[in-house]
Amino acid sequence: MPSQTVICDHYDQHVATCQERWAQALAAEGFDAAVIHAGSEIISFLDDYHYPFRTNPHLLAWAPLTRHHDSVLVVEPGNRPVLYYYQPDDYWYLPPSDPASWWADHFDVRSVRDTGQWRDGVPAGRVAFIGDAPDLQGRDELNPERLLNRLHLDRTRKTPYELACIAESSRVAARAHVEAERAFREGCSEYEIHVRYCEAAGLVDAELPYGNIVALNTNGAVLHYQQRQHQRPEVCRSFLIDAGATQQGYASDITRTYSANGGSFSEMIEAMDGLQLGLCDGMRAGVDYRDMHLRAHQDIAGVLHDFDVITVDPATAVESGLSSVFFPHGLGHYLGLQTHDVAGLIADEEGTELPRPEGHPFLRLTRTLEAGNVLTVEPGLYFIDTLLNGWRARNGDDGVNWARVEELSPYGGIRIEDNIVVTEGEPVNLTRPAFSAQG
Ligand SMILES: [Mn+2]
Repeated sequence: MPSQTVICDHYDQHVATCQERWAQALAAEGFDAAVIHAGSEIISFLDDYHYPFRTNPHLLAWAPLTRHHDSVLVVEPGNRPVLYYYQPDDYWYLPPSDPASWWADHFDVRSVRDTGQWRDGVPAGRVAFIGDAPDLQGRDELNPERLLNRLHLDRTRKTPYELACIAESSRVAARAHVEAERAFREGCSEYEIHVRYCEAAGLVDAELPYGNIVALNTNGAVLHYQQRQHQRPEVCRSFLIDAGATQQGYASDITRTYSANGGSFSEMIEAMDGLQLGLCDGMRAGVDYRDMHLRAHQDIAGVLHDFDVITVDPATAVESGLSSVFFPHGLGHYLGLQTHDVAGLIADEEGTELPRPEGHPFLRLTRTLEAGNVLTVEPGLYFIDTLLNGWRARNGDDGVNWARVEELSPYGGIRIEDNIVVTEGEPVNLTRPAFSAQG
């Protein structure tokens, strides 16, 4: 697979960047070394089954150890990092296979049979321990905050390897999104669409970066809708799907909305699509993401006004909080090893908070954008009963065309989400070309 080659090609440079960043961060905080623990499996209460395992992202940032509980990396600047690669002698579960050389050649890999063998390799001096494994409990220097803040800020500037992983992850997700739309057009249930998505992506639930949101009709108005109805609805009006994929641990996070037929809702999707592309184009180095979030409110209020849903001008709707009734979440977030990636709200290693705009408590990114940032742009417009009722209780019929709301409510809502790379020049949209390539 050519894209896989691209990922491997960039990996040498990626490890060199990790070495550099960790050396700087450790020196700045007065540490001689770090021990990064992948984490251990967690068993459910009174049972012998494990919760789905997720590797400590600080380890994943070094190497694609996505399923490798109890592996441990020792980072000591000046030396080759030592990887205690956990391969138990087990016949209940299949142990991890020997590591692939494209990444493992950068480490001093020591295959270990016991989870605690890394303890013999803890370097002398002041050592930071990073992770949440029970094995790390009681360590003095566990997850030092300033060190983590530095590493998190570093992780906001993606390396070419990371960009290649996220781009590939977007391609996998786009392929599955196209299949999901097909299933919707065939009249499938939410459950059936979800299965078709997973099959096209080649991923099972536990391998997805987050639980797919597969919502028909009014369910599209539930922001983190988590059910998958088996029953096919009597009438299929609309379909909102928020679903990603992963590649070497890196996530994509994509949302699309479809209308079964033409008419106002379909036209509204088109208007939101144009608006979203405009916002994507604005994601440039030096731009404050908070300003983009506020611009999104202004733009969405414009759509609401154009479609006769609100009767006040856009500026008034933003000022009064009416736009937040229809768009109650943030414009987007950083994306990487974590779907909601780190350091979106901090200014420096102290963790100084960059405040959200007043009245916008759910925004997850308040930083000024830099080249190398990867983020989502996901404006939304929903008909959410509880928020609409709240507005009506406080403001009466002010500003809202309730007849129009009633007409559009059965369609749930609209969200369109792409993944964007900020560069020194034009932003790079990873999602749109991934869909175009599906033909
Ligand atoms: Mn998102």
